[in-house]
Amino acid sequence: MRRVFSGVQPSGELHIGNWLGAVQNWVALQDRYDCHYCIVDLHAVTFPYDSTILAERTREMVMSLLACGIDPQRSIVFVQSHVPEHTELQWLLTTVAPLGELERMTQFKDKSQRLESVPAGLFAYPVLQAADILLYRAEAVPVGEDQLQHLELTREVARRWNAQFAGDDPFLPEPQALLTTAKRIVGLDGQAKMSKSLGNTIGLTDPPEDIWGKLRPAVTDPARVTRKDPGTPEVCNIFDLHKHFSSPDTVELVAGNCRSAGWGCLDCKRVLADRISETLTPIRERFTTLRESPAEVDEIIGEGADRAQRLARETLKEVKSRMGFLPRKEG
Ligand code: AQP
Repeated sequence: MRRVFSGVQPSGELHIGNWLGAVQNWVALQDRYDCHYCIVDLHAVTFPYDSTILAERTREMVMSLLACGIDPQRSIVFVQSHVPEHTELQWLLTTVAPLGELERMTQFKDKSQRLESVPAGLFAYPVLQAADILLYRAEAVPVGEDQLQHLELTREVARRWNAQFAGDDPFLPEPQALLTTAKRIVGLDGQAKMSKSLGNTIGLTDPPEDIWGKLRPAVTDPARVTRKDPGTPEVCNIFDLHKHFSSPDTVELVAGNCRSAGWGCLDCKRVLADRISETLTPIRERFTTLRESPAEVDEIIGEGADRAQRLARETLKEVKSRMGFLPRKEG
């Protein structure tokens, strides 16, 4: 089976953008690929964070993935910092990663603009991401559109490393992106990408009243100033969310009532809130059950680390051998 790797940061609650753009696809891929799903806590510490809640957020992120349908029997679910080979490979790959390309990364530019002092770790983030993927020699990476630039860097790093150390036998595969139709979900501000660190999200475990509380003030078509103004569904983020959560008949009904001003924005949002709540309720219920058994979840995390590390060690050993390092004598 071809191998898949993907990751999510424990930088907040899993939200519908993460789910539609990536995690739903992770679940579907389990039948066809050898899947590795990682909670990338080492990435999460490159941006200001609260160290008192990182561990709990990491565990909760695992619970969220399990609640979404990631099956630890079929996929390897693990925490990045439990497999130190990630950071060792990252260092080795910094020796071939092109500085100019790193300077062009838009995520680095966006996030560094929000900081007074920019940590070097934020700059090196894409090399760690390359190491995450290449450590498992993954051929496919299911991600949202925001990660395509990082994935292209991973491909470049693999090409450069292979050219220098692998001769005619390219050891590190150049991974392909697997996108969904929801490759960029816009946040409730109607502007930026839905993002944990921007607070413009609907969480996957939000109860119906919170979903409604967040949708009610969400930005819609700016041309609809009063209830009677006809709208243009194509420019409205709420309509976009309907396309992902509502049936085709409802989407048609929403579009018609928006254009004719038959419904106001609140009517349209009410229907969407119900559809989202209906979709997310089973996930929230599974999450609540898992929360009651943290020991079981920790066991899954422990097994995931053991399974991931076996493969990680093999790759790292081969990488170091091809780079000419003196092997450590065993025993
Ligand atoms: N808005 C989005 N639309 C579609 N896909 C998205 N993803 C994230 N936001 C959207 C995809 O979700 C996966 C996990 O993302 P991540 O948490 O590791 O990184 P991120 O892209 O940085 O997510 P956030 O929510 O924006 O987190 P913060 O604010 O902490 O940086 C990835 O595959 C991503 O493409």
